[in-house]
Amino acid sequence: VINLYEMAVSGNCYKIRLLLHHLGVTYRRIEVEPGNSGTRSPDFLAKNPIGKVPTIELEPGVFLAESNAILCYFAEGTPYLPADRLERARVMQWLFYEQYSHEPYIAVMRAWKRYFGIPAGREGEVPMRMEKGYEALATMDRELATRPFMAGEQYTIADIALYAYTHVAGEGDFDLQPYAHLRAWLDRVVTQQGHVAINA
Ligand SMILES: N[C@@H](CCC(=O)N[C@@H](CS)C(=O)NCC(=O)O)C(=O)O
Repeated sequence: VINLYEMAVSGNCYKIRLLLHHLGVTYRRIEVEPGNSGTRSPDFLAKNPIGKVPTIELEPGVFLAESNAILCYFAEGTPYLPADRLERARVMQWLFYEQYSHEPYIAVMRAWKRYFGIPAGREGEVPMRMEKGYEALATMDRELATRPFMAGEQYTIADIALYAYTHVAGEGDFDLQPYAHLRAWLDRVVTQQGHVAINA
């Protein structure tokens, strides 16, 4: 059985569950606490040297980390990751965008505002993170005005990666109302075969 080490509220972990549900792959969920008794314990660091979830155990003793790398692994050979060189690179384009220009703002604001509070001394980062988060949403909205899915005509792991935190951006006090193309895309993602909710 495949073991998914995760945190239930994490969008990065939800990405993996969403793809595995689309693919009909069965797996076991193992909740890991943040901090020294969980992600930073020697036992967990042996599974993932940077001490973060999601981390997946593909077969006994074989671990893989980084949400978007795990998506690539499972999507290989399926329509969720096209074989064509350029189409595939376009999916990668949006996976890297998600990790560098979207998640650090939208996911972090959601975590701070909804779940953990703003860490002491970091209040000053909030306006910059909100501004950059809105910039990411505006980029997506402009792109989605031209095509149904992030990387082209088909639903791929680029959509899965970006849906994870975009659909809960409201929990970080982001207002999605101005972004009609983005909201239509959120609705299209939900209708994909095998879709599952973050809190399912
Ligand atoms: N780039 C990583 C980010 C993973 C990440 O930030 N995981 C968070 C939860 S969303 C975590 O494990 N936090 C607990 C910790 O750092 O101890 C990915 O995409 O998988």
